[in-house]
Amino acid sequence: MNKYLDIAPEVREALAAGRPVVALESTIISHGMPYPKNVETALLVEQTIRDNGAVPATIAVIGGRLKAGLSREEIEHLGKAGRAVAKASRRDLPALVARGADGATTVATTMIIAHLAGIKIFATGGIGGVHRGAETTMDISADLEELAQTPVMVVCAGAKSILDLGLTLEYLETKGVPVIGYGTEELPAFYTRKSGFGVDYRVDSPAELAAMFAAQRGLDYKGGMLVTNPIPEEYAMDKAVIDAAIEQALTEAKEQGIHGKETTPFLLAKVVELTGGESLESNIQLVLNNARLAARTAAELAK
Ligand code: PSU
Ligand code: MN
Repeated sequence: MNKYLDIAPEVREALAAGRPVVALESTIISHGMPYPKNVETALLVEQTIRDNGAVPATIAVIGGRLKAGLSREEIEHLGKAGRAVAKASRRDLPALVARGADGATTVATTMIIAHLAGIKIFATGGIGGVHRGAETTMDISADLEELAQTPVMVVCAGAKSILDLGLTLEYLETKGVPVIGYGTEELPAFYTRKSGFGVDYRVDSPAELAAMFAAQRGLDYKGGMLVTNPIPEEYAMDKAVIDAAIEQALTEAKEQGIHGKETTPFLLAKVVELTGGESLESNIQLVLNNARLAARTAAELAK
């Protein structure tokens, strides 16, 4: 086992016995939602994973240790500290480990730590991608590069249209990352079920997802797989409302010169601010929906 890694006892026992485990990220807790909803949601997501037959492993860096499985107190700490906690992507882990610091893991680092721990499936809300205007800013999330090189299945609700979804799909195609639609031929756009872009393959059951992932592993590919699961119809937002909020958020980010790792958290917080509680509730529901699918798929993979 990696010398910087701590696996929680319950997670370690499940992995040793070949029982299903699902990884969860922590940037969504610290940077993705306001306190205390973020903590409530993180705990509810863990419970949902359990209710669907798997063991949750929420991932973060605490005091320089890579953690697979957090205590309630650690989740509370990350949620309360919010954006004061470092948002940790791939390039940040060496500094956090060397300095004994805390970090909230993005999709990229959650994949890295899940893989070190031997966890194959990870559920979240949305992934990072190619930002609009990336042809000049070169702002492309390290999440995409991680999907290209780390063998973990990521279950999400697509990506928000704060990103350039077309370029994000092109990038994933170049990197050989299969993009699966769960029960859909169309890439979901997080708050809405449709984006206007097609996925590579439609899959309709956890067993079929598990079979595709097993085939990818059997082929000795080094990369991961992206499963996009549309938000349940009853929680989907009005496209015009969410598009207007996203345009407004992008304008303000530009005016304020927001760049680098601040961009995504800034846009996410702005959209929540502009759309009030409605987008937050949608966000929570889609994460729960992804947790259910990931847990059932982990159970199939464990068979
Ligand atoms: N997109 C969302 N919600 C999120 C994030 C992205 O809809 O919480 C977070 C995830 O942790 C993701 C990270 O991995 O932001 C991407 O940041 P960046 O674009 O700086 O790579
Ligand atoms: Mn970026």
